Amino acid sequence: MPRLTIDGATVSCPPGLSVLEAAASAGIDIPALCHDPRLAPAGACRLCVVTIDDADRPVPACTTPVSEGMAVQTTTTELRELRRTLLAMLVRHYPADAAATNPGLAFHRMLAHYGVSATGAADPHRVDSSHPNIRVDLNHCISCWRCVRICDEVQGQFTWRIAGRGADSHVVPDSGTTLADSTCVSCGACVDTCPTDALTDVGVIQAGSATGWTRTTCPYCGVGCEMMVGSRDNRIVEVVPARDAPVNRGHLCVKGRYGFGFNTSQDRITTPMLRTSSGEWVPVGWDEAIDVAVRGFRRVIDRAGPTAVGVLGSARATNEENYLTQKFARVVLGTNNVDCCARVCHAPSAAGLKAVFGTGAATNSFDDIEIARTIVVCGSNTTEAHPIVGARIKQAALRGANLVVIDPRRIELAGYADVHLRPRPGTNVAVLNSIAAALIDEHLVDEAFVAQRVDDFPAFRDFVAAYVPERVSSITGLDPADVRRAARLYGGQGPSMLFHGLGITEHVQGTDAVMCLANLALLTGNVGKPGSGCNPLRGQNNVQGSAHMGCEPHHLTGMIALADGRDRAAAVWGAPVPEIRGLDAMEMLDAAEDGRLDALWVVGWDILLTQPQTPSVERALAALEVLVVQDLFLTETARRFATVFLPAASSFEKDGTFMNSERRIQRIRRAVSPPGIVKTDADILCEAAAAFGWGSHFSYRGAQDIWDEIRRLWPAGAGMAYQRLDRPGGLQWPCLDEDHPGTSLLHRDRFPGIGARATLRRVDHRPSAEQPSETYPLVLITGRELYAFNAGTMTGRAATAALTDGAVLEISPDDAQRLGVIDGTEVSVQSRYGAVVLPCRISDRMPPGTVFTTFHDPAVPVNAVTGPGRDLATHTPEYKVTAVNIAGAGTASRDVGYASSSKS
Ligand SMILES: Nc1nc2c(c(=O)[nH]1)N[C@H]1C(S)=C(S)[C@@H](COP(=O)(O)OP(=O)(O)OC[C@H]3O[C@@H](n4cnc5c(=O)[nH]c(N)nc54)[C@H](O)[C@@H]3O)O[C@H]1N2
Ligand SMILES: Nc1nc2c(c(=O)[nH]1)N[C@H]1C(S)=C(S)[C@@H](COP(=O)(O)OP(=O)(O)OC[C@H]3O[C@@H](n4cnc5c(=O)[nH]c(N)nc54)[C@H](O)[C@@H]3O)O[C@H]1N2
Ligand code: SF4
Ligand code: SF4
Ligand SMILES: [Mo]
Repeated sequence: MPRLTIDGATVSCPPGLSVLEAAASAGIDIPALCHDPRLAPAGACRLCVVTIDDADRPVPACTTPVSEGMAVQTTTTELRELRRTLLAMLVRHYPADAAATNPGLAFHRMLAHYGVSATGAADPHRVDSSHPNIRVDLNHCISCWRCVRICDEVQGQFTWRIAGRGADSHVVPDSGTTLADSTCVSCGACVDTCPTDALTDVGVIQAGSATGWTRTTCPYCGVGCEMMVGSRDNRIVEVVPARDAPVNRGHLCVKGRYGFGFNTSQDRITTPMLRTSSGEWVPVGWDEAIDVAVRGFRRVIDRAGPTAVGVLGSARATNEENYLTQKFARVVLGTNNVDCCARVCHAPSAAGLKAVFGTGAATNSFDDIEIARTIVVCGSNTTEAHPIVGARIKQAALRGANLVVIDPRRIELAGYADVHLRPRPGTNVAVLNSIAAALIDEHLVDEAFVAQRVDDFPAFRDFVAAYVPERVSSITGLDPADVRRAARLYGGQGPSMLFHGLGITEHVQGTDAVMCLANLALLTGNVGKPGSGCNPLRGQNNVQGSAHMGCEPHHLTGMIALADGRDRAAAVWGAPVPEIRGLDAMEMLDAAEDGRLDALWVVGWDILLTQPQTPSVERALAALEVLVVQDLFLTETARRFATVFLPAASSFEKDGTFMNSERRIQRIRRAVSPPGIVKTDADILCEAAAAFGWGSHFSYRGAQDIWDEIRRLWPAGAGMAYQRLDRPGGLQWPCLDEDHPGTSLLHRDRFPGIGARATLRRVDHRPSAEQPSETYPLVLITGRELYAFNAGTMTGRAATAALTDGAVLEISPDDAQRLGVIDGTEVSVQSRYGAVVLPCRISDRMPPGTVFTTFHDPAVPVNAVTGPGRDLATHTPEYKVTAVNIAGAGTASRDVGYASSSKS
């Protein structure tokens, strides 16, 4: 630890810090403009000049490393004069009135402190208002290039360029024209770092800046970015990244940054509502709404028993609320018919990883991205669906990590990949087995690891020999040489880290494919060490938590099988746990359709839009006698079929915890109060339980009280007291007691419940029933885009709405030419099950034979087209493969543009 003096004070700090960082760590503020701790030091503004020892030339503190015995002066008269001169030069063209308009801005305070006045005049031509979220005013640009650097070094978008020379140099988007026309993905990082008003959030200009800040966790995806929510008059006006969050390290994506507007959308439902016999909604008080819901459920249970009712938890609600949801189902209603959205998403990841490794969750953490030498991304469009992870992977690749992408589509990461394998959709098992076979015949197996930690290698070796790349290329469509190159990187240049998404799970062989990924990790010893493992990128903010809290028919809190956890749960609950096997979400809808289930309670899940085979879902929902929907908005499910609507508070309006993809439990905190008489899901469920006569079993003093009950049932979470979760990043489970530091890396030397050794799985490829035919010659993949989230319920009501083109059918130039489809015209997509009409976009990121669209737009209900295929083990729907044909509907429609780059 070098010791130095700064302005006479002795400071000791770790080696390798800059003088600027050392000073900051000692609470000494050295002025700087081009510095941002998220960026490599640039030494450009030179405002941070200091003198060192007795040298006569001052040096920038940001680029000068500390050394033992150094004596630093930060505030001599000479330095002050130098800074004054530098500042005066910077503001020669800066608008003279700017400081008066926004005196609170740190830069303006700095000008005042040094007695420097700006002398320029604003030129309206230097303002670009084209972007819906970001206003660019180059009159205020002081050429610190922080926007350029953060866009390059953190987001990896390279949108800002420096044009011109010397005093004429200025920033310009890569479009050469406006920011709206550039490759910008609206992450807001450049705005966040800009030290002046050159880049500003449009929302802040409109609503005023925040007067209060609350730290919380993003309400959107399973990455779990921590954010600071700025509010004013009980309204959210801006959201910025938490700088010290281990997940996002001072960065957010467009949804976290600009997607909060739904919270105050005009159509938030603010009172409970009942549907009258004529089909109208009438607002009612809470007592009446809950009374009607409870009487309906009781009627069905009295008549048909508790197997005729079911509950669906919300992957968007907190752990505490999901815990109450399943406790409500089991204790109050007496049924194990309880499930959540993980069913249609990553249930195969949980099942497959549990089967092989003993824990059904990611083995490693996002911090391993920077450790891995090789990263494999399989069936995950990471930069659009998990953008913060995507940005970290891009930076790792730019710094030299090997990247293998396995995806039929040329997603953005494919542009950074050393190998891009583009298999036929639905052939993952054959693809992954062929990589395993290549690892074996190219001697890339980690023999020491296999000897110590892996069972059944000889049988597996013999089995998988049938899958050598050359033998299965007719199934996978892959060039065997590419498969071998991928195997060599993965097996030969470790540590190697696997990430996967729905391109693995949402198939008839979802769970099988997850086990095939696990095989690769076992064969190469990429388990239980930093920079390795098998890591599902989980979907919604709390989908993993929802299932983990017990919203699963066969599991209790902590993913403990019913039979194993029953006694303990019964003791903690003071009530028996039902014995009868529960139905999962898919089975509940089947049961509703054929009259075996009559009442359903749905918390935050728009099943009508998002379940496959819409006509069948419609029949199921129409057949229900009671449908209670608890949501922020009147979703399509609620609007068409609910009998009772209970308005719920958003995550910005309550306290609790979410679980992210890395098993991290993080706090959410109430930033604003809910509108109208809206209640939290927890309060709603407790009141419903009380109306059933179970009030004493559902009486809590708040979220923490519920969490403490969860900790009694879930040994791996027992150590995560609320006070401990308050720190940045919370804690990762397992965390067995209050002294346990949490676990960032699983399976170091044993597999829980299994022992030291795991078993390789011999899984054969089974083709999907959705094979292209003469009538349905194309394969439709459904998935996501950056600017819209799932059913679009929230992003469609926020500043993100202006950024999306809406649903389009992406088709390869070959297919478009063959079928005579013209870019931008409407086409009808027909499958064996239904049809949907939408505009098409010719895109060279699509391979011939495959088309793609999203399911985010309620006006384009894509699930009318998807089919009945389900993963055998978990029933997760086969959203990723539907045989379709397309017919031109003929009409020219809105301009959807030609997508020739990865950004579309
Ligand atoms: N912007 C945005 N972010 C989101 C969401 C959102 O709606 N919008 N939703 C969240 C949720 S709930 C989830 S679950 C995640 C999902 O995140 P992802 O898993 O990334 O989502 P998808 O786009 O559905 O599918 C991923 C990729 O699988 C590929 N794929 C399809 N079939 C195959 C195949 O047979 N083999 C292989 N190897 N790849 C295939 C597709 O081409 C696609 O690029 O995103 C979360 N984040
Ligand atoms: N064709 C096709 N269909 C798909 C997929 C696909 O790839 N292709 N993906 C599937 C996947 S992976 C998923 S996860 C599902 C997603 O399907 P959904 O779960 O329906 O999608 P979300 O938009 O996440 O909607 C959740 C609802 O929760 C509400 N909500 C938000 N916060 C709260 C809260 O705190 N409390 C309550 N009570 N409600 C809240 C929102 O308003 C919204 O209505 O879609 C599936 N459907
Ligand atoms: S918003 Fe993000 S992507 Fe867009 S220019 Fe700024 S830093 Fe780059
Ligand atoms: S990556 Fe996910 S968690 Fe992070 S800001 Fe974006 S949507 Fe939110
Ligand atoms: Mo999902």
